[in-house]
Amino acid sequence: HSVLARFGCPANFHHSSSTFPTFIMSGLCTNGATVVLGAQWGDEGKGKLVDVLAQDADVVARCQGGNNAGHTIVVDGKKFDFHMLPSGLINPKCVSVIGNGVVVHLPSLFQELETTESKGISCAGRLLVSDRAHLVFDVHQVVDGLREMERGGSNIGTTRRGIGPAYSSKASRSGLRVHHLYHPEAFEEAMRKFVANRKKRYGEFAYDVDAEVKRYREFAAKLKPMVVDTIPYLNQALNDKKRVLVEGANAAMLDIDFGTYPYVTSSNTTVGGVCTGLGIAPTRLGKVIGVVKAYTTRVGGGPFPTEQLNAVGEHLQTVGAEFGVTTGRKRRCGWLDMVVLRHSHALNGYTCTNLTKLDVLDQLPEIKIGVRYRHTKSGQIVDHFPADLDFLAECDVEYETLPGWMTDISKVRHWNDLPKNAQTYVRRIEQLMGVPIEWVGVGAGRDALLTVP
Ligand code: 2SA
Ligand code: GDP
Ligand code: MG
Repeated sequence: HSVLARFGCPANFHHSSSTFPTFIMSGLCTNGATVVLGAQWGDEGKGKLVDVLAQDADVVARCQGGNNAGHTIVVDGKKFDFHMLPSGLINPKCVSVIGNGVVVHLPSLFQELETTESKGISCAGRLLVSDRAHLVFDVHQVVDGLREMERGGSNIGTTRRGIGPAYSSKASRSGLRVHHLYHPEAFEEAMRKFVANRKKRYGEFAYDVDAEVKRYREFAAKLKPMVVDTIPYLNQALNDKKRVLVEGANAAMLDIDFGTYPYVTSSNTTVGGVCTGLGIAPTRLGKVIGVVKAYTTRVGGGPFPTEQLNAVGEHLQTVGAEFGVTTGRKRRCGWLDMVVLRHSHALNGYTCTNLTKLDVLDQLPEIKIGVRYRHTKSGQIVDHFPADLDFLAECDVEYETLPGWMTDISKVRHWNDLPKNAQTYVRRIEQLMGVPIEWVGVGAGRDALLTVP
């Protein structure tokens, strides 16, 4: 609400387009960065919105995560999936920035650049990488797998991209950053020491350090033209009133502090991570857009209160084509959860949201929204997302049921043409969450995005 208040919106929000200044109604903010964040457990469709908004952006920046992310974009029927690269790269005018908060696996970065170029997108001179970003090595990925094995049945279900181990190296102050690449002797020594230490901890594993050292000398040369101090770069861009778009990876419920710990990723996926991951101040953020899927999905282990382990869940998984973009894993599916969304809004202070994949609900006669939890033993109503997962496991979800619309909406391009029941579902979410929904997604393509009046 404080963000809304800053733009002249009342705290007890009532939807009315006249309440919003014009720059809020247009996609991008001209007075500060526009931030796109996942509001649930990821895969809400952030990539698609970033691609649409990036058509007017000067700069698109990633602030956290690594190549665990999987952001899909469909342009004229052609599919792109981004992992390390910002989804704005498809737009030829846009400069892409990988910020200091991102953990970078260089082999994957170069591979992804090659794939993107082969699809006809010229990336030369349009990608900048922070000299402060930490590196993910193959050894981090090996350790990711070993740690998962050690956890046995309660494993996290990571993407095994080395994300946790790389952020652990960063926090334990033994990590290597991009600028270290340009001190080859010290770099080699640190890498050898790191691998030896990991072997001491996890036992012997195959790892050709000599080949790795050689490979990183080549990567260093290739990366050199892209390396910059992104702090002055981004701050100057904002001073110059350039349109800066920030693309969050993963989502609020996977945040290391605020998510379902320990079933989370290892970065701050909420709005604080934007500032620490880019080196820009909170006062530089103009608009924070939450991307909300019209139902809920989660990939990997961990609690999921509104999960539907039944025909409804299977229907959402199949119709929504819910497979991990990075690992190909089936995503778990369930109803929308307002406890999660209110938690997410409290953390991120959304200016507005984009409700996505409404079309996936087309064939359901009834649609449920989880509105609160109830602790079964004590009867206590729980309307804030609890920290204690054992307590959460003792809670049931209370639902509200709305009628479905049983109509194909994937070709609809105007709000007024949506069936009444679809409009009612959208408005009810808006009301329960207390944030205006600015767009509704009815398909994967750029044009399948309706503006909500
Ligand atoms: P990690 O690899 O250490 O970050 O995994 C920790 C948890 O975070 C989850 N996670 C994700 N959840 C949804 N989408 C993600 N990206 C891919 C996608 C996932 C995929 O877009 O589909 O392909 O499987 C993503 N990345 C990390 C992860 O499942 C763990 O629960
Ligand atoms: P991200 O990680 O948040 O960028 O989302 P993903 O790309 O992992 O997953 C979202 C999937 O839904 C992608 O395959 C998108 O192409 C697709 N998608 C995005 N918006 C819509 C929508 O409104 N309707 C449908 N049917 N698909 C969508
Ligand atoms: Mg994804």
